[in-house]
Amino acid sequence: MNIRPLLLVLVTAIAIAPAIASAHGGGLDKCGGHEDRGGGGYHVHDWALFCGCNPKAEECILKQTLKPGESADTTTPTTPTKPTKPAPPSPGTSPPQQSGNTQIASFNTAKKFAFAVHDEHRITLYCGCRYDGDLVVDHTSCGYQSKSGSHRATKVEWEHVVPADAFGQSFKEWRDGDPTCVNRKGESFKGRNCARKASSLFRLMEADIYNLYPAIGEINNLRSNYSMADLPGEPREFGQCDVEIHDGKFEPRPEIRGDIARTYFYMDAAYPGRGIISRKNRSLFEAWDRHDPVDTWECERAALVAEFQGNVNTIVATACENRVKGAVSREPHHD
Ligand SMILES: [Ca+2]
Ligand SMILES: [Ca+2]
Repeated sequence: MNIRPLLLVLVTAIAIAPAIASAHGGGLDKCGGHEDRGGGGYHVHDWALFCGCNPKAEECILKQTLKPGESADTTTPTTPTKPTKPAPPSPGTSPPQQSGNTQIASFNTAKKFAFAVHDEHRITLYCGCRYDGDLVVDHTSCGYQSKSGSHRATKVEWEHVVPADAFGQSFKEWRDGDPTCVNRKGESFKGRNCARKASSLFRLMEADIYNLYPAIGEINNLRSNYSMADLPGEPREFGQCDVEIHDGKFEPRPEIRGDIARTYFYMDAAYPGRGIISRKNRSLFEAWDRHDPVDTWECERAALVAEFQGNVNTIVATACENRVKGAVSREPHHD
């Protein structure tokens, strides 16, 4: 399966379509770049010219909103670098430091990549429903019944398993605002929009694909920023979908509890000091991690994300390596 080139061409086409007025071979066009006939897509050489033609391109907006001293992530989505394989941990040493997302600079780009990552596994996380290429959910595939009847019950959205609100609160731009967070009327704003505008780290965390999963919009909405928990009882409020939402807590189905726990572990390791796991939930997630170990899809998904995003999720990758070793050691020996 090689879905990346197709998606990259698509993303590039969306991003730069207005720019390609007249690309002529060899030199740069009036927008500071040229078409790449070999690799496809469009290469930018002069960002000032490019942003003159395309003031609304993600990279150009980003350059304008970066604060002095911040480095602009001008890596276009067309060139995610290949990940390097993590060194296998040697016994007795502490686990390798977990790197986070350094390449995908906006949530909009992340959503396109997340779609591609899940392209051959179009199954919503919480309810296990199939969805199509237009992100329309097939309720009959999973026995889903909408509670609200809202349009969001029919569509897939990209869910932050670790809610953006949860780590956003750790940013001063979110809590207090920033001198750059002033709207056209001269009014200051804070919250998510200010964190997005003023903090490159927040943008990278928000765009980390390891934390993004397809979910039915209705469930995404009702989950809000609730924390994960074991909830007593098994009410079914959404037909056969085994999800419980009660009193500000959220209980996912058993088959994905380990996936969720490892997503929290990854985010906590990649972005330390952001209050991602409460003390109470650390022991809950350790139990979920044990009871729902990695499976084939979780390992494939992590490998695909690494390809798009450039950093390896060492928590999942190590579990997947151990799974392979365990399977090999269980094979019968013949001398
Ligand atoms: Ca329950
Ligand atoms: Ca699982």
